[in-house]
Amino acid sequence: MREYLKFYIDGQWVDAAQSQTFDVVNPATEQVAGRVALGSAADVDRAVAAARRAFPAWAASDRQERLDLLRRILDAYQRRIGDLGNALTEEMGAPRELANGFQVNLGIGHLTTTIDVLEKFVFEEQRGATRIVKDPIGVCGLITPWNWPISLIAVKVFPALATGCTMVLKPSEQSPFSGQVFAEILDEAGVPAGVFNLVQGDGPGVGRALSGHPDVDLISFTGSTRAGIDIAANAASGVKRVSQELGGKSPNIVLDDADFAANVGKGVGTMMLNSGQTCSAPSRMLVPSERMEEAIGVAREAAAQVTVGDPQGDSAIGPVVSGAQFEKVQALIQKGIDEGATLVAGGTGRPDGLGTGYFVKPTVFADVKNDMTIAREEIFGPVLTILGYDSVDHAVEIANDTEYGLAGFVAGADLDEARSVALRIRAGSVAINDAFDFSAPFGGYKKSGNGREWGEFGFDDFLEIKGVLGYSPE
Ligand code: TXE
Repeated sequence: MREYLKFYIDGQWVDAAQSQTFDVVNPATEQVAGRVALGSAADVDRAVAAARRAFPAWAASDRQERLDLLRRILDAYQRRIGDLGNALTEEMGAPRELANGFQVNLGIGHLTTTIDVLEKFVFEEQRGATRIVKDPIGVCGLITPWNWPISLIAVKVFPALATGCTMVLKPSEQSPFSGQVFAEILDEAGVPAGVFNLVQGDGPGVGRALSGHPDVDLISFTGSTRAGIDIAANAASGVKRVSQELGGKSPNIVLDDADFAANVGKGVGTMMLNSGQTCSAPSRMLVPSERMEEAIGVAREAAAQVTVGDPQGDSAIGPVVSGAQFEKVQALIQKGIDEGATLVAGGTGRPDGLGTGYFVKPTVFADVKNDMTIAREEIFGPVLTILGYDSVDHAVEIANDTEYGLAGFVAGADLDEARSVALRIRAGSVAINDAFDFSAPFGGYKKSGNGREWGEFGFDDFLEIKGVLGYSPE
């Protein structure tokens, strides 16, 4: 049983302002796995004040000082990989291999990419007589979700540090353990007092106190569209910058000349990863209509190979994060059945032999129409929809017929065609043939948000751009 009763503020582990706590339930066992202090507006005030005091010195730190800190964090992070993995398994039910492997490695990928970018990043340049200067924006409120807890903390905290910002992090109340270990790592690495602060708690208490705080300059948020809208509204009166990475319903276009079996199979696997709780998951697979039967055969087999169960064992996927998420996913699966999609694999109810834990059957629907609820709403569970298209233009039209625009995927042998399709998808990142790149921009068109993260693009949200005219008159 974990107990985290202190927050990290101004370089110290301090008591919360009030004595209330909240329980964290392990979704694989439905048992309470730990107790965490519940933050309030008073803790946010204290953390923001510390970040404000630390800002002038950190903003004035030079590139070398920031690189040294990031490298010390990398060392400390690597020493604590086992602890981070255990925290992720207990709070999310993430299988050990996913937690200790993919999840923690994404954090390392963001950190090493941030170091590479910082080594070369141009903070000042001369354009004629004018000097263009990129200044840190100030005190940042970082609000993160539970689905990829460490990666989503890393993708905000590291660029904020690299650009000279100070910050207050609020991890999701459903995944606070990994956030606490992360703060320990920064402490061990010797982050200067006040530069990084951690307050745990919920959205209405701590999240809103941050988004409405008059002395916070930027909110960087990843989570639901619902919370994103509330944060932007609450931040508006202070004219804060708000960057948001929200939901997605990403298309995965399998072109006719693709290695069909391989790509349909891979598309199922990628959708199921992390129990489908990935904002950029390829949740709408588009295949040529005349090949729907073939796709169904491959997808059925691929889904059957996705083992579900005890995260301590060797299952491919664990449970979804909570009872509420389980109910939401069950209702959407039922909706798919009611709306007449063909259920190819999975369905409602827990997988056989799993009476306890929020486990969902890897589910595939075929013959899905794009106006069905399961093609429109972000399900955030291991549920794939397969839709048919009649022509490449039709595939692009379906792909773009969504209120989201976070990611897209295209598979095909003719690279010219795959490129032209990728360029027509209205989304912040589109991967051709499963390409992956830590330095490519990541973020949303439309209701998937605004701003970009990852690599050098992730620096921009944390910077103000200033022109100093007449800096070098001829
Ligand atoms: O997220 P919330 P929830 C989607 C996914 C999921 C749904 C609901 O579809 O099923 O959202 O998830 C904080 N002011 N995504 O409800 O509430 C909250 O404390 C300030 C997609 O769990 O958005 C947490 O730290 N903060 C997504 C964080 O916001 C607020 C990842 C995310 O929680 C707040 C997660 C408020 N009013 C869910 N309300 C993605 N893009 O990856 C909540 N929070």
